Amino acid sequence: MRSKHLTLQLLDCAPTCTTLRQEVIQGLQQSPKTLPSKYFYDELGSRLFAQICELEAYYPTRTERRIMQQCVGELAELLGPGCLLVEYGSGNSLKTRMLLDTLKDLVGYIPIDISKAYLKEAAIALALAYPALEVLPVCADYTSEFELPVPARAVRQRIGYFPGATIGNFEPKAARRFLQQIAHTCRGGGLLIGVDLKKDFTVLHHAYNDPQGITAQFNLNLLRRLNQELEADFQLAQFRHYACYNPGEGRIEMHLVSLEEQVVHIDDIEIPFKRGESIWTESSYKYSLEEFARLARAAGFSVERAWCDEQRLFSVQYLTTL
Ligand code: AVJ
Repeated sequence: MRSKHLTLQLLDCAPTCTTLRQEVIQGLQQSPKTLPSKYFYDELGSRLFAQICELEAYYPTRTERRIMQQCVGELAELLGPGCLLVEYGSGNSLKTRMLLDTLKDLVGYIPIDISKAYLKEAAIALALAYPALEVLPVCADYTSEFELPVPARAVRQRIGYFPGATIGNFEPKAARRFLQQIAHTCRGGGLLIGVDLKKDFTVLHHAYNDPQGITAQFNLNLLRRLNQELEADFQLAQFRHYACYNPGEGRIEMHLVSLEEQVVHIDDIEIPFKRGESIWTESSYKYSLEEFARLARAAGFSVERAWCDEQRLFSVQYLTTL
């Protein structure tokens, strides 16, 4: 049997190892210590995250998928033909297939992701499944400045796609800046975004402290990655996953707590830890519909439509630029 050959042009704007090193050292020298959550997604981290998404305890993924099934037909009507779909942080692009199946006469699809191996794999799988679609992958930290590739056919409007409630990982000010950047890139078009909603915090605690401990592995994998790529000497058994909801700030905070007094080395820099001191690795902000509408407006969008599940756990929102 002849195998199918396919070449895909991948635009590579991936952050360098120097950037990783600088951001990591800077974060660990602050008080409280922090690490950027975007660095969770190396190859193993992306796979662990995909496993989280399948967990019973982790409601966002399946809830978003259900809402998408409900709204995608209506969305296709709202958007019309000739769109260029730009996905920020495409991961394995599973939810995207619903859009690719339903949107009318798409001009192209641009998946953007920081994880090159994962992006390649996903882009090839999509290009094979949708042979008529122009797939233009970009490997980048999507919060940085980069140019979008231009598809062969004329674009009627650019539609951003930012699913998975990843907007929640930004501090509110950074969230507004990032949405502003998308509003600029997609001016005259819109943005389809998944937003996790405020809810009973026992549900949140369960979702970020799953009984299988996959979230703990996902969190600790960040230290393994730093050992591997920066030759740091974190002892993984000396740190513990900790996640809690901060109701005043409206966010889940994920930490790695040092179980002992210890010193970690990166290059010739010593990073001392007290017993019980934590590295803050992620925030996941939860919004009410009103709060998010305010944020969207401040960034140059208006909420055209917001779809929710019956329990109001999650929302999928279609924003248009002002
Ligand atoms: C999908 C990236 C938004 O904040 O819920 C999952 C990441 N962290 N479990 C989230 C995550 C811990 C996730 N995002």
